[in-house]
Amino acid sequence: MAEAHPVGFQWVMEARKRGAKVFHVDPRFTRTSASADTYLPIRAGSDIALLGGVVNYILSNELDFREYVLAYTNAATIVSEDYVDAEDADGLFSGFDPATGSYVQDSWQYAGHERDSGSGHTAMERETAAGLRHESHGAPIAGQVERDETLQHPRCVYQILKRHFARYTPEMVERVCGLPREKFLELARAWTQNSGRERTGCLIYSVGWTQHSVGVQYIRTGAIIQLLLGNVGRPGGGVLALRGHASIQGSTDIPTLFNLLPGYLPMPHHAQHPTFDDWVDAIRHPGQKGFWGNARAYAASLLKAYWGDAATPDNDFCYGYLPRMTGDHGTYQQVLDMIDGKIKGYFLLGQNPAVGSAHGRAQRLGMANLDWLVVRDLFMIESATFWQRGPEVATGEIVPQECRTEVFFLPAASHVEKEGTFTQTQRLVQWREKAVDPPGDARSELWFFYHLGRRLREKLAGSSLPRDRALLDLAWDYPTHGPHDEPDAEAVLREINGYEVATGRPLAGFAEARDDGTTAVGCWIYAGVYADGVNQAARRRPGREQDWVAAEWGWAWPANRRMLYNRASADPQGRPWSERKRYVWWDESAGRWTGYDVPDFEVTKAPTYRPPEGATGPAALAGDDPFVMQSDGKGWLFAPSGVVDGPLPTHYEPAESPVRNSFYGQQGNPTRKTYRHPVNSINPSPPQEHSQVFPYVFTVSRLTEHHTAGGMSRTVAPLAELQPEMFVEVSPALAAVAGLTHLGWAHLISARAVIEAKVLVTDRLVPLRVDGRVIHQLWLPYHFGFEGLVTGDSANDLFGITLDPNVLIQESKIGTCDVRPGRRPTGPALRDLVDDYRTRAGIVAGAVPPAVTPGVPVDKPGEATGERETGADERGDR
Ligand SMILES: Nc1nc2c(c(=O)[nH]1)N[C@H]1C(S)=C(S)[C@@H](COP(=O)(O)OP(=O)(O)OC[C@H]3O[C@@H](n4cnc5c(=O)[nH]c(N)nc54)[C@H](O)[C@@H]3O)O[C@H]1N2
Ligand SMILES: Nc1nc2c(c(=O)[nH]1)N[C@H]1C(S)=C(S)[C@@H](COP(=O)(O)OP(=O)(O)OC[C@H]3O[C@@H](n4cnc5c(=O)[nH]c(N)nc54)[C@H](O)[C@@H]3O)O[C@H]1N2
Ligand SMILES: [Mo]
Repeated sequence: MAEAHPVGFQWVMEARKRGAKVFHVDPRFTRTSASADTYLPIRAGSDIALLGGVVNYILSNELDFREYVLAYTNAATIVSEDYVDAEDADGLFSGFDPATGSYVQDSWQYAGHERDSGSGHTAMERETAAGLRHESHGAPIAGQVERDETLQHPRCVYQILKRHFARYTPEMVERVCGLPREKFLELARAWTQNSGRERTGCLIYSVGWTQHSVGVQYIRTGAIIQLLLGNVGRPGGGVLALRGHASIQGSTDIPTLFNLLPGYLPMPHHAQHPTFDDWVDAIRHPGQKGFWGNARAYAASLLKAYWGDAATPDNDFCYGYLPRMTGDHGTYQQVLDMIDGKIKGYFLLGQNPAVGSAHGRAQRLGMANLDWLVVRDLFMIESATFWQRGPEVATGEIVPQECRTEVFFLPAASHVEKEGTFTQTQRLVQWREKAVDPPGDARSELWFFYHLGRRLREKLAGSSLPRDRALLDLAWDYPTHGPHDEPDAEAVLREINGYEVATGRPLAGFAEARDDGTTAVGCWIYAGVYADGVNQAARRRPGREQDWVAAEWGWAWPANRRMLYNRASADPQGRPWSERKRYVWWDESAGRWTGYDVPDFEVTKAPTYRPPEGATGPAALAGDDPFVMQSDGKGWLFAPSGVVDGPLPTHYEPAESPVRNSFYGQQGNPTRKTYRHPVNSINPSPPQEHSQVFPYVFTVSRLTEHHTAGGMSRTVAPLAELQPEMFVEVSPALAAVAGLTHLGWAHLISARAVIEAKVLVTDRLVPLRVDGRVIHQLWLPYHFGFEGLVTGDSANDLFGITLDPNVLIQESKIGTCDVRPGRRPTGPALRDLVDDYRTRAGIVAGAVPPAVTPGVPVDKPGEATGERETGADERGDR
């Protein structure tokens, strides 16, 4: 956090000054570790074992915040008797379908709800990363659930959780994570002691947790701990996802993702959602509890914002114009489709995949096989010049004179050269003024898209083809100003906020959205950001002039609420858990919820409210159900649906690992997304043979001095000077084993590529003792490429493509490799070296390692560990 979020980290330092204890868990000692009370070195990819250890510590010592857990989580809920835990089936949960390598979730449901599992089969959910649909709300559960308030029932969530994590002992944590058990116990003690009525603890993570084939389950484990300790919905608690680029939160809210529309409305699927009603009902689940009951209004208002006058109730608001998903349209599938010639043209805006995405060679080969490529960027980045100067030109794989791709480079205005908003980690939307005019032909994204749309519409004017109607019927009228006809960014914000169609009056909040075409709303969760016709995101009332929640600085979605689920900051009767932790509470005399923040609850619903028989939507939530977007009003320790790789997190090894899973025969996440393509080879891991060909673990992350793929930092002289060269960090022990010298060269080899780097021998990395063996980890920055003031080989060239099955994020934090002293070969000899390793590792182009690996961990003597090719290996996910 100190390295990549230094501005936010000042508050961690502030808290530490006031007595907070800071623990830092990381494979590498960083500037964060240096400012923490305790640093825990961990083997990359093993955090579920560590966190599972904490869950076990809490449950076996009964240290959970019992009143909170009982009232606010699903601990008491009874699960189907069909459910079989991974602990009882060698690492697979019940419902695994080897033919598709995915789960049927019926047996994970609550008792009596076996048919409620939503999609049922998760193979399709994985294709479209449908888990993202649940981003702002829970998965469906209809009707009432069976509970055991004593938590004794063997099938209640509490007991299932306890059994599931019982083997995650301090000894196991040490064995799997390579972390001394005393360090683990220090963390577990401090975390649990800092919880209850008087105290809360906060968990902060970023991409060290997400970019794994089990990334979503890492975060689930953290959330389980925070729920058990009563740290959700309370001040000082929470699970904080530190965001990346300045407005990454904004670009999931108003998404750049293939499977979402604004406000987390799912992109329709051609087979599942043929009609508007099918689509809406798939979001609101008629009869379900909670706030998604109003989804029809959000959906209709969005289409009304898109298609204006043309969108009417009679034509389902032009639902027919919305594009449909047919499967996986994620970035990695697209790159493979480019290589296969299935994609002809590509717009690349604010992204540099030639350096920033896993498997750089695949990225570049894909882009070299297009008819045309439009790159809009601040600088001439690698993704625009790969055809001329990329590593494949050196190896002879791309010949500049013959490369078919016509590249159009358009200069973009930077964030200081245009106005608009950023939405940050805390969902806070903040307005930015333009500081300077963009130079030369550089233009804003808003300018580009507005005028592109305008020109396309002009070209199509008069067309009678049905296929052109969606473009011609768009509401495409924004006021412009200045010499270049720059569209007015505030007008866009007003549309995002939503307005009454007849009068143009901006809506005050999403409760005013209607499903009859009388309102248009660009992003329902942002409704209120332009309330009263005022740009609420531009508010900058200083902190000293308001209370510590600072509600008048910017505007947070939804409804300017600074903390979600804050009803949980009061006890079931509505009283603050303690004076110290007072935040939102029930004011009996006024008959309403009140406090520092906007209550995340119906403001006049009393704590004693109990829903009448048959109630649906918000009315079905009781006065002590704080998780109002969840269909049972509870925080989910156990997830009956919404997560495709298991209702509980469980430790699997990364897709590339030098060690066997110590918990189960099942080695890796059996549902991880793999792409069977000749360009995408994965290094072998046990129980496969030849894993010793790639004996080391490498992990990749950031430097304060550089930014992501380097386009914005390797081009800036002072930053380039501070970190001028690609380097690899190794421990003194590994340097000795591999014959590496400090400041000398090394090259690293995987089944995809060879890269070279300068050697930095440092005790920031320590060899770890894992399962009785010494495991060496190397560390690389991922910021280098071949353009800019300082250049170097790209760490991402080493990675293959394996994705988390829930959200389709790549496993780009960890892989295996070999390392050798000296520089890498150049020219065609480079590919020869890779091929030599591939041959020795027994890699067959186009094959992926088996998803299912039954057997027992290697160290359990007397039983076989052989791999078995199953139908799962043949699954049709390309
Ligand atoms: N200066 C600077 N700031 C940035 C960026 C930048 O490039 N430069 N990028 C921005 C962006 S886009 C993002 S997404 C954020 C990312 O912010 P961070 O996630 O903080 O950035 P990283 O350095 O990639 O990773 C953080 C740490 O995760 C560790 N790690 C790797 N694998 C594991 C693991 O399995 N377990 C554990 N516990 N730790 C692991 C790494 O060693 C690293 O120290 O930063 C943003 N801020
Ligand atoms: N191995 C490994 N790989 C990773 C990661 C990792 O931790 N490890 N992290 C991943 C993460 S979290 C991220 S976010 C990605 C980042 O990967 P990319 O997004 O591919 O890399 P960036 O360098 O951030 O690319 C952003 C580009 O946008 C340009 N730009 C800036 N502002 C504007 C603008 O207003 N308009 C336009 N058109 N362009 C603009 C910049 O000049 C820059 O070239 O990398 C991912 N890749
Ligand atoms: Mo990021």
